[in-house]
Amino acid sequence: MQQIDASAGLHYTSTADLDALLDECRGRVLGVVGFGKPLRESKAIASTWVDMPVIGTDQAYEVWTSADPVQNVTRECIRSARNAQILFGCVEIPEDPHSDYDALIYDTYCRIFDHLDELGHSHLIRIWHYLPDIHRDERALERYKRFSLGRHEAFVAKGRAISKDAPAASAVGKRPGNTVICFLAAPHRGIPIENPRQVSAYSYPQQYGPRGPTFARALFASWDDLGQLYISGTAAIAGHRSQHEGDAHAQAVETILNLRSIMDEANASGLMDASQNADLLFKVYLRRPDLRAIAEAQLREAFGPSPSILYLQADICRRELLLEIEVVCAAGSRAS
Ligand code: 3EB
Repeated sequence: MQQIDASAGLHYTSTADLDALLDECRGRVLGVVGFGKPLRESKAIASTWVDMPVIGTDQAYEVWTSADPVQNVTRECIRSARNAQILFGCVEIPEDPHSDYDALIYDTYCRIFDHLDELGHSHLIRIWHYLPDIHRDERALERYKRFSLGRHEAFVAKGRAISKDAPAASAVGKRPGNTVICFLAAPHRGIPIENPRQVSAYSYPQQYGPRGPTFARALFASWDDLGQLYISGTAAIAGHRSQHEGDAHAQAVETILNLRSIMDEANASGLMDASQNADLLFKVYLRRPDLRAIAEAQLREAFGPSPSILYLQADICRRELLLEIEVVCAAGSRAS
C-alpha cells in the first residue's frame, strides 16, 4: 500500500486517494476543496466544490490538515474548522441577479470578518476567490473591479488596515454559477512580503478599478510547527503593467521571475531558510488548457522535477494575462 503523508499542512490528492487520506486524518481535517467535474461534498467536514476544469484529469482536491483535532462550525453559510493556531473556512454564494456584485462581496466579506472575530481567529492569512463570469460588464464596471470595490469597502467597514491586514490572495474565474471563497485565518497577523518588481496591488492606479485589490504579494505564517509562505496568485505584471501580451512563454518566464523575487524577499527577511529545501506546492491557472506544456516546462526548469503542481483552467482577472501561479512554500518540519 502506498504510504500516506498525513502530516499537517496542504496536500493535493486525486479522487482515488481522497478517502484514504481523509481516513488517515480523521478528526484533523481543516478543509477540502474539490476542483473539476462536481462529484460529491462532505457534510461532516468543511468542504466546498469549485466548478473549474482541472487540466489533465477530471477532479483534484486540496486537503488542509491539522496536527491536532479540529472544531467545526457552520454559521451564516460559512463553514469552518479550526485548532488553536489556524482556521480554514469556506463559503458559497449563489448568483443574485438583484444585487450588484460589489454589494454581494461586501456582505460576504463582512460575514467572514464577523465569523473570524467571533472565533478568535481575526486575521486573514490566505484567501482564494473563485468568481463566475469574472470579465462580465455590470453597469459599466467589470465584475472583477466590482469585486475589488466590495472587498476594499469591507476591510474599511470592519476596521482592517488595507496594507497591514491584507492577506495573500488569488482571484480567478470559475464556470458560471456560484461564487466560492475559501480562506485561512489565525489569531495573530501574518508577516506580509511585497515584491520589489511590482507595485503593491493595493496601490495600483485607478485604471484597474475604483478601488485597488486588497492583497499582499505573499504572507508568512507559522502554525502546527509549520513555517509557511503563502505566495499570492502571481502573473506577468511588472510595476503595475501587464507584460508580454499574447506571449504565454514570455509571461511564464516573467511570472517565475516574480515568484523568485518574492521568495528572495522572504529569504532576505530571515523567514525562510534558503539552505533548506522548502516543500513547494504550485497551483497554475491557465486561460487555455494547451498552455500547460509551456508553464510546466518553465516551472520544472526553475524549480526542478519534484514540486507538486495542480493545473486549472481559469480566466485571469486581466484579459491580457494568460496565466497566474500561486505557491505554498512549506519550510517547517514536515515530520511524517
Ligand atoms: C495581480 O497581480 C494579478 O484580486 O485578490 C492576483 C492575486 C491577482 C490576487 C486579487 C488578483 C488578486 O494583480 C491578479
